Amino acid sequence: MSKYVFYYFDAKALGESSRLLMAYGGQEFEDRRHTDEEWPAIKPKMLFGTVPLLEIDGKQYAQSKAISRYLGRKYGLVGDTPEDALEIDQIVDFLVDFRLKAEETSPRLMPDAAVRERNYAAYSKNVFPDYLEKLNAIIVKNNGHLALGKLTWADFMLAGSFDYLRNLLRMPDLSTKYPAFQQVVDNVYSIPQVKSYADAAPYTEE
Ligand SMILES: N[C@@H](CCC(=O)N[C@@H](CS)C(=O)NCC(=O)O)C(=O)O
Repeated sequence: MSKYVFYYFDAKALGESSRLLMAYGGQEFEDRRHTDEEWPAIKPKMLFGTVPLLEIDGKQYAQSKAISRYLGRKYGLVGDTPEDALEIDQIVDFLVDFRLKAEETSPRLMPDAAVRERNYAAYSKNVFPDYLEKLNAIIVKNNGHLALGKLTWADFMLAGSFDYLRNLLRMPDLSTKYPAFQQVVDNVYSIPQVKSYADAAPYTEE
């Protein structure tokens, strides 16, 4: 079996979807979680200077979406046709657009508090509700999934980043307001091998 090493911070955020997918596929991997303090020494060794990064038999592959899509393809979670794959890709890109917008209100990524709070005030009125409603409608239409009415790697993208998204949105009640989102998360985390991984994984807030 090939040797997989996965590099990310000790967080779920952009990395967890790939960890969950490897657990789903029964792929053993070394889960390298570094601290903020360790990062400056690690960054120059990463292909694009960022994580997540997956190393397969010593070869580095970067970009969270590309890694998760690769794992999805490997484990039969990309549908059957190019149009199926397109339906999955479009919703994943939509999710990423949402996350990038929400990150403009993040203390970590938007250190200027005035800009951050101005963004949050505006987006929580004019931007976030639209993303949430559209995503909610899509999940309801797909019976608790993001695409194709069944489990795909898109579900892992939402499940893995759900805690991060909820924190970015400052919506501790996200699951109550939008139970459909929680349904996607539960559908992924209730898969036995995913549950085993998650039960044993270090706890992180997001
Ligand atoms: N588009 C990239 C973004 C990667 C990214 O920005 N990762 C952050 C952590 S979530 C990072 O490496 N930050 C440290 C840095 O850029 O020095 C992906 O999806 O993998």
